[in-house]
Amino acid sequence: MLFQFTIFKHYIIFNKMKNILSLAVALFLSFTAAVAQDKKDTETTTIKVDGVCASCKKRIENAAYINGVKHAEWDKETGLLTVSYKPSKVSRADISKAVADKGHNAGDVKADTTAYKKLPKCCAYNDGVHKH
Ligand SMILES: [Cu+2]
Repeated sequence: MLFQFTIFKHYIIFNKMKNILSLAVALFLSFTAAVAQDKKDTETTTIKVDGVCASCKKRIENAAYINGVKHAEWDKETGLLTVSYKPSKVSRADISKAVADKGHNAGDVKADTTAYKKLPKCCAYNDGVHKH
């Protein structure tokens, strides 16, 4: 009787562990699928953006981080803004527009003149200020 009970108990524990294991496997698989899906949905491109200094870099990158943008990095030396984004949520043109709205020429989009005039003197890339 005791022997039978022990067997039964082990059977229950074994079944529970089997359930936990399959749950863990299922979770892992769906997580992996989600990550793969996420990668496939992301595109990376570069946009030429005018700017001259570290403040410009901050401003440009902040402006580029609109909804759907996963990563934005501007290189002062090359003037290239590298962005990773979800094409289902946002377009390259949207990102250029957002950056131009803050006063920086971005790709084909000219900087908003009002925003440009508000930039600090050290950032006036159109008025003879060189990279510094
Ligand atoms: Cu600047």
